[in-house]
Amino acid sequence: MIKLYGTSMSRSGRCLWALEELGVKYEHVPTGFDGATRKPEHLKMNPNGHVPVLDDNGTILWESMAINLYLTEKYGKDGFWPATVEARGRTNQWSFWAMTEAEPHLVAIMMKRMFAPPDQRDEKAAANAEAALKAPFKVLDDYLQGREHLVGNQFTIADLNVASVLSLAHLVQLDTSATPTANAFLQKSLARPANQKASKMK
Ligand SMILES: N[C@@H](CCC(=O)N[C@@H](CS)C(=O)NCC(=O)O)C(=O)O
Repeated sequence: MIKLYGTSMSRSGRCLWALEELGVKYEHVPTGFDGATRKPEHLKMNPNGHVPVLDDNGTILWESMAINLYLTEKYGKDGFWPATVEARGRTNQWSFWAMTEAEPHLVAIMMKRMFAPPDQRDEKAAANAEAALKAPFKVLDDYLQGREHLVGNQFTIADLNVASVLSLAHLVQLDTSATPTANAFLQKSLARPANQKASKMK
């Protein structure tokens, strides 16, 4: 049995979305932020004390992007996991790009403006992060001119990984009007039934 630990309101949401796209049978354990990630049984699976954690019939993995790439390589079909080494290189490129070039700034806005205790909020840091996001959004917007997808001609795990990270832009109400093509890509990806279902989970 495949088990995915982590509430959909965390980075586990992107793994739930991938599992739904893949159509595999799995059990969702909605581990939340109530201290459950610091319990010995959780730390045994992920010593970082974080979610998501995947248990694929005894193979334990953490790191959301690694989980998604693994799941798709193992269970993907019909091109959701790109067929060539070159296309998989491009898939990794965009997945790691989202995590390194965009996610830290999005998380900074979220924490510094919304979720940190009031005395630890920092509007200047949030505004700096907002400004820093202009460059990666422009990179994505430029790349998507004349393209519907990041790799090949169909929705792949590359699109999912990037859209799942950039979905935080909605949460933090980032103004993306300067990059309408990237914005349209994001809207269209997030509207997929698999994501709609995953995002309604606990
Ligand atoms: N780079 C990791 C980050 C994991 C992470 O920070 N998870 C957060 C939720 S989004 C978490 O588990 N926080 C709970 C805690 O720190 O107790 C990944 O993408 O999986």
